[in-house]
Amino acid sequence: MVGARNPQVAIIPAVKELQHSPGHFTITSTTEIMAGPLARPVAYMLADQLRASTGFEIHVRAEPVEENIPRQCILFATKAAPNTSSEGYGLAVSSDGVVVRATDEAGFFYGMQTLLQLLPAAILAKKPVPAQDWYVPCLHIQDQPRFAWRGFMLDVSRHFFTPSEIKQLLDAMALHKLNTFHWHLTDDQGWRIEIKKYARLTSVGAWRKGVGFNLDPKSTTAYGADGRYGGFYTQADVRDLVAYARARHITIVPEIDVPGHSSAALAAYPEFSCSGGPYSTDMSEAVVPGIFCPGKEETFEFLENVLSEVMDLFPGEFVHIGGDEVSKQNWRNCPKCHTRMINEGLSDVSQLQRYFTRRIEKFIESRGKRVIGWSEVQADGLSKSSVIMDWTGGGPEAVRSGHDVVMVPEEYCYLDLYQLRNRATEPPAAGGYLPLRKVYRFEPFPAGLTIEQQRHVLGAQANLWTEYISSLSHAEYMIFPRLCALAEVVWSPKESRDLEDFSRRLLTDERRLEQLGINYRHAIGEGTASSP
Ligand code: TNX
Repeated sequence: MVGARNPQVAIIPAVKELQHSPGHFTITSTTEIMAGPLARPVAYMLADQLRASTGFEIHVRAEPVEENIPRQCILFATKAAPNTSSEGYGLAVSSDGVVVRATDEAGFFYGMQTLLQLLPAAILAKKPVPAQDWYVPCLHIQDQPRFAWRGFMLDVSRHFFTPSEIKQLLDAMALHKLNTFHWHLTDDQGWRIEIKKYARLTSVGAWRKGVGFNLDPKSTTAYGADGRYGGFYTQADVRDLVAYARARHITIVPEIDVPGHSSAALAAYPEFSCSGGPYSTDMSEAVVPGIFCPGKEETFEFLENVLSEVMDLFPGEFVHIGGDEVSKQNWRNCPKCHTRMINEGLSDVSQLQRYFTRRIEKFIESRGKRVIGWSEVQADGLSKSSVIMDWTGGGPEAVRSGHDVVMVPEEYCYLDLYQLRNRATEPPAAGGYLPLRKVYRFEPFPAGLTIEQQRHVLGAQANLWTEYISSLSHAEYMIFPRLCALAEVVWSPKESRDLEDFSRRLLTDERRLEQLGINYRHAIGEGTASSP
């Protein structure tokens, strides 16, 4: 027999309430899953996973579900404890069977994730594992998330990740109950999403000659089939990934970063810049970062056409419009920008960015979507329904002026920072130091907010910028286990945080990551004084 009979429970993120009882339930070749209509998609997903790793048949009986548990059954019942949110669930394991209770599909999905984490990590294997017993310890769990926005951002511009690489990351997010994938699709170094109306965005904007950032071109995997550096997602790829994420209760928030960080778009269409270009994605050459020209009407027509295609592809509520780090030098020297400023009564280039952002916001809102932007757009007087993603510290102020916020402070949430003090042993990363235990300590509510104001904090996310990333496995080394810590920050009750216990659970979670084929930095002694 492989695996302990009563393995210690090691769920990440930690559940809200847990009571142990003696005994266990065992999944065998005769175990069945029973599910009513609402839980059926989750029941089929669970059956697929159990079949793959146990090799058992595992039937799903799609029947109206009663409370009495027949023997040897995993039962999904549409009934929950009072005050359970749509993502909440109850899980009861007795020696007779397992009952997952929820009122919504999302709750069933998270109940399933917890059940999988109660089993030996090999339950996540893609092929049957011989000589393994599939025990679930008897217990009662009542669980629901602390925050609604539990996110991860991936920059696919500086390093291109293939659709199957993205799927692997989505799987790991789902396992840790994260529900928002912020897809940073455009930046100076590459435009990554096919736009039918403007083919050059990807035929030109998705490729660069050098790799840049002092990376050895031989070290990086982001080469297209023809040997050029870069790549992009076709609209079919995007639809497939949106559906893949949706099945895992993950919403994808696309980011089209404007008006700055736009060299790739302007390399393809320099006519929408102030000077007319040239621009380049090849950041190993000295080029001025690209910025769209708000003096030209054609710029808005172009961006509205692009955003229309983007909004058609992503069914979620939010569109991220970037807005970070806009150097406005070009605007100062541009006659069209000057004319715009005079006509609109704008006194300086900051007001011109305000004009730009609000015009884009109005367009997105006219399509029934909500805008989210980086800290910098806070100065742009957006409508109250728009959300500020705070990376530089203006969160409390944004909340006080009536906005919802998502907290991503650089010092706690930036996975491109070094995770060890000794940089010599680490692959190149952005400056700064963010060890696992610091992510774990992160508190998403900024200090000084009233309870009423705290409602405006939708949640938090970790961001991976990829200037120094050469491959999926390198990205994963930066992401895990720090994203596991963030998952606990945004899901679990604040009072239950315990670094030592988290470090213990992480040892089991590492086995799960291995089953998914995911690389990670082994967290040695994180809960102790000798941690790195
Ligand atoms: C700032 S955070 C950026 C990114 C960089 C990152 C490097 C933000 C909104 N913009 O463009 O990749 O710093 O850490």
